[in-house]
Amino acid sequence: MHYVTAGESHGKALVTVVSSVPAGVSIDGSLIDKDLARRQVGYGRGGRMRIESDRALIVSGVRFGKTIGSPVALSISNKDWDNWLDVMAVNGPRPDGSPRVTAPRPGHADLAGSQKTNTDDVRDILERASARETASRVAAGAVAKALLAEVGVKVESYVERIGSVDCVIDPETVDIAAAEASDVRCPDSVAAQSMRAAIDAAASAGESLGGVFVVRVTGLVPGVGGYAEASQRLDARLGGALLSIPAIKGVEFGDGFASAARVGSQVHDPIIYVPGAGITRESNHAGGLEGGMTNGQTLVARVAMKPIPTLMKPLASVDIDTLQPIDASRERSDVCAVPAAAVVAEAEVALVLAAAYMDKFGHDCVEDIRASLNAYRERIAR
Ligand code: EPS
Repeated sequence: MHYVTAGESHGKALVTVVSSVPAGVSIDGSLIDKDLARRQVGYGRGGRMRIESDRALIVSGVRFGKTIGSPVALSISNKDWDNWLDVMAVNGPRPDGSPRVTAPRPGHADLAGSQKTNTDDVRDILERASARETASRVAAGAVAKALLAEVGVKVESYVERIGSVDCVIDPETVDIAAAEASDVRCPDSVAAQSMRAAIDAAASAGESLGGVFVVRVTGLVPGVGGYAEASQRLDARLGGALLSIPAIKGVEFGDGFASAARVGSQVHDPIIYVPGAGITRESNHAGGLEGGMTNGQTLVARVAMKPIPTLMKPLASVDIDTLQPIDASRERSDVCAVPAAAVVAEAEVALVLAAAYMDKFGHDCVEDIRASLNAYRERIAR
């Protein structure tokens, strides 16, 4: 399963094409829209989210509620486009006096993007580099989640840090319903309150905040991914997908960086046999991945997001026209989008896992994938 997206933040629409979708996957459009809505909310989100109410129009690939084995195309309208018809006009020439953005923001794609593409208007870059594009990914991810649901795999997320406020949560026992009910996606209500206060303080100071969230996946069978070829290794595929999300600066699986400071016996998960449950583990330091494959335990990815680069109290920049010092441009922005990024990360993880399941169990239709999965389950059960 692959996806490609198109669309600018203030263009007419965001478009996604998901290809290699097997036939027979039940698609409930309201579940796609639910994920789009989950991405939009969150304490610290900016004014744009009050304009948009993202909905995916299913353009192709679904008939009578099920995929038919053709690419699934989805379109999300940008309501804000109505306010940008002149600035984002498709047809030329550029009108005299049309405003240009010339003050690149440190931390965004603005400067290197405009150097790379030889534009004198940073808007050409920021329109596409904007995290608005991640709505498309969430829509694509909802299709992947629908396939995973057919094989009993669930992808969820929660936030464990915003700025300097963090909490310790066990990914195996986390109360996901509490995370879903929280406007910072944090199931610890005391920490959540401090996170909100930190976001308020950052907003007052013209600052922005990053944080850390966890994506956990349950219901996985062992052996998905591969050890034999670099391109099959699931850690690499998941890591790449997560790092493709704007503002993501780090990913670890299981104990991740902390395991580098421990001895081996404290890091690896002893293998045990439990009658009824079969071969399993006493612990899950590995975060569900060993040798580039799932090992049947809960997959735990911990992801670090940097603070959003658009600052209401801007950093120093240089005007790309005059080369004179200037304040970085102030686009309307979020103070904190960590809860939203967690929803985007669910989508990226789901897309990688759906593709890896299809690599192992078949590409054509859900019935064959399920039959192959059941045969595999039976073979490895002892
Ligand atoms: C976003 C839409 C954008 C930004 C934000 C995320 O809309 P606008 O630019 O019209 O306000 O609010 O993007 C960024 C913070 C960024 O740095 O790219 C969205 O839909 O998530």
